Amino acid sequence: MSSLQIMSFRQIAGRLVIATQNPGKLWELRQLLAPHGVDAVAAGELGLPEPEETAPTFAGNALLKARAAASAADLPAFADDSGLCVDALGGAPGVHSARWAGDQRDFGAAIKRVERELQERGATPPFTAYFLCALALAWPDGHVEQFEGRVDGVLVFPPRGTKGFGYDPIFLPDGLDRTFGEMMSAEKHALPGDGSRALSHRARAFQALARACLREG
Ligand code: ITT
Repeated sequence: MSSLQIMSFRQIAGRLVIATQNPGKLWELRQLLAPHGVDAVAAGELGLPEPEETAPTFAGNALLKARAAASAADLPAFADDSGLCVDALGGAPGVHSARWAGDQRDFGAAIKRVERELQERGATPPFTAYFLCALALAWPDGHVEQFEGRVDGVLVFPPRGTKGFGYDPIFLPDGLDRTFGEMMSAEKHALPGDGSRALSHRARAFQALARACLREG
């Protein structure tokens, strides 16, 4: 059995809330936590309300979501705020990545908007971009831990692949010839056993979190 431990040697003996309403993220975060034996429950399963994401940064929004869940559930909570930043769009959609998909979470439409805005600005390939993931752990007593991960790449149009979620079909990570949408999810978020760097922004942020806060029991 493994245990979750922070640098000050505080351990989580019970459950950890995953403070996300996004099924794609939930799946990846559960996969990342599974080997550590953490008993993770989703915010949706506990019927927790979704806080409004009002912070101007990924880190700020991750913290806001983790704190809200920790206080509502009276359990340690784990949140992810992430998104796609396109250089030629001045970093947009960035913290508004989910909002670009509208209430219906229509990422086909969000992807079309990225392409349209690139055209309107007269941008030409390569369309450099990166995914960023901020992870926050918050405890009911106010203690927090925060980590970030980033993966650089270029955008491709038309979208390629039907795997993954969100903007995955247009994101081609540097040095690879398949988009995230063409990869099995395990490949996208795998944590290399030899300690080398993971591929996705989320897995990279998780590696930093695991080094600091997770210990094999
Ligand atoms: P929660 O706030 O409930 O976690 P959300 O979908 O609203 O869910 P964010 O506010 O962090 O999450 O929005 C980030 C959006 O960026 C998300 O909806 C995805 O579409 C996109 N995104 C983040 N990580 C991604 C990934 O690994 N692959 C593709 N798209 C991603």
